[in-house]
Amino acid sequence: MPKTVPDLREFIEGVRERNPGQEEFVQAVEDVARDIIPFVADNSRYHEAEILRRIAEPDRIVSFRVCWEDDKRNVRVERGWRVQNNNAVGPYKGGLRFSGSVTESVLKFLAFEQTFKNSLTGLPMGGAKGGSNFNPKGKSDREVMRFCQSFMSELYRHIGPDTDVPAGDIGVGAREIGYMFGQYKKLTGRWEGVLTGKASEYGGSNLRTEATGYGVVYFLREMLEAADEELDGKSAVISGSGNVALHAAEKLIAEGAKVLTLSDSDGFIHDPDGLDEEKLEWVKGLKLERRGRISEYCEQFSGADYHEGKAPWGVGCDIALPCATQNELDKQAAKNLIGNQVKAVVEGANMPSTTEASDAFREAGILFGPAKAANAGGVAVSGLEMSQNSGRVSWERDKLDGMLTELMQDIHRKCVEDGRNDEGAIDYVRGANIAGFRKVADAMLAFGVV
Ligand code: NDP
Ligand code: 2IT
Repeated sequence: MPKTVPDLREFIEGVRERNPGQEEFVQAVEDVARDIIPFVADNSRYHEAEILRRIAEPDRIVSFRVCWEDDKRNVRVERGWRVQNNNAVGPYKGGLRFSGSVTESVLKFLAFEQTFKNSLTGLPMGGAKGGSNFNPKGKSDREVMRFCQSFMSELYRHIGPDTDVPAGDIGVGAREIGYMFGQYKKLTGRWEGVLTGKASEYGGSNLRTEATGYGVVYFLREMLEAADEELDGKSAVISGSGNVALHAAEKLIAEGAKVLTLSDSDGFIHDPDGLDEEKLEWVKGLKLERRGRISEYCEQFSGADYHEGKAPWGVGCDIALPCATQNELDKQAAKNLIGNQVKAVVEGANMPSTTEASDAFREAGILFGPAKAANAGGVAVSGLEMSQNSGRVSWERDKLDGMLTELMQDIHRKCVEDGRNDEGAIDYVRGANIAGFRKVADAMLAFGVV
C-alpha cells in the first residue's frame, strides 16, 4: 500500500517534538514544508524515501568549547558549533556567525536554509552553518585574533576543501577569516581552499565581499523586469549596515535608486535626500573599519534623522530590503510597508521576515523575494572561489560580476518555473522551495537509504 503523506501539522509537530525549544529551526522547516508537502504528495518517490524528514535532520552537529584569554588575562569560555546539514550535492558549505545571539537553533535553521539555497545556485555545494556565541563587539583586534585561533584549533579537524568549507556571516568578515585561515594553515601545514571570503592576496575571490549585496539587487532587478517595472528612480529602505546591507545599497545607488535608510541593532537613520556614493563610502569606513554605530551618520550629514530602538519599516518606499537578521520584519511591519504601497520586498538577510509577514506580502500580491533565492549570490561566488582555489587560478572582478549576474538570473528563472501559479502570478517562495528541494532530493534518491 502506498504510504500516506502526513499533513503539515502532523509533520511539524514531529519536528517540534524532536527539537524542543528550537523555535527558529522549527520555523524554517515549516516555511519549507508548507510548499514541499503538497509537492511530495504528487511525487510519491520523494515521500516514500522520507526525503524532507531526512533533510530536516542534520547529518551531524559538532559542538565544542572555545577558551581564550582577554586583554586583562581573564580566561573566557564560549561555545562553538558546526551544523553539517546535508552534503548530497557537494561538500558542506555555509558561513560562520559570531554573535551573542547565536544558539544551536539559529545555526540549525541557517544550515537547513543553506541546503536549499546552495542547491538553487546550481553549484556543487551542500548545506552547513556554524559559529559561536562569542560577541566580537567591543573586543580588541588581539582578542578577536585569539578567539579565532582557539575556535579553529577545534574546527579544523571537522572541515576541509572536499569536506566542509566555511565562510563569513554576521560578525565574521575578512579579518576573522584571515585569522582562522592562518590558524588552519599552521595546524595542518597545508594551503588549501578550506575557507571562502579570503582576501584577494591569499586566494580570495575579487568579488566575494560585494557578492551577496550585489546579488540581492540583481535578483530584485529580475523580479522587477518580470513585472514590467524598473529600478531607476525607485526609493528603497534597507535594514542593517553590515556587509550585505552596504553592498546592496552600493548597487542600488549605481542603478539609480534612492536609498533612504540603514540601521544597526540600536536604531536606524533616515536620510530623505538619499545616500550617494560619498555618504556610503563614509558609512563603510564607519561600520567596516572603525566599527562605529550608525547613529554617528547624523552627526556627519545634516538633514538625516536617527530613530533609536526602531526598525525602518515605517518609512514610505517602493522597495524594502531587510539585510540585518532573522525575524526583524514582523506582521505589523509588513502591514506598514503594504499600507505605504511598497512594490517589492527582497530578503538580503536569512529569514528576516516572520512567517506572518511573508504571508502578508504574498497575500497582498507584493513581489516577495525569499532569502534562499535572493541572497544566494554570496555563497555562489564562494563556490566560484572554491573552483579558483582548486584550479589554482584567479579571475578578474568583471568576469566574476558577469558570472554572478548569470547565476542570479538562473536562480530567478528556476523560481519562476516552479513558482508560477494557475493565475500566472509568480510565488517566489514556493518556486525557491521546490527548485531547491528537487535537486537535493534527486541526489538523495540516487544514494538509496543511507
Ligand atoms: P554583518 O555582521 O556584516 O552585519 C550585520 C548587520 O546586521 C549589522 O548592521 C548589525 O548591527 C545588524 N544586526 C545584527 N544583529 C541584529 C539584530 N539582532 N537586530 C538588528 N540588527 C542586527 O553581517 P552580514 O551583513 O554578513 O549579514 C547580515 C544578514 O545577511 C544575516 O542574516 C546573514 O545571515 C545574511 N547573509 C550574509 C551573507 C554574507 O555573505 N555575509 C550571505 C547571505 C546572507 P550591529 O552592528 O548593531 O550588530
Ligand atoms: O548565508 C549565507 O549564504 C552566507 N553566510 C554565505 C555562506 C558562504 O559559504 O559563502
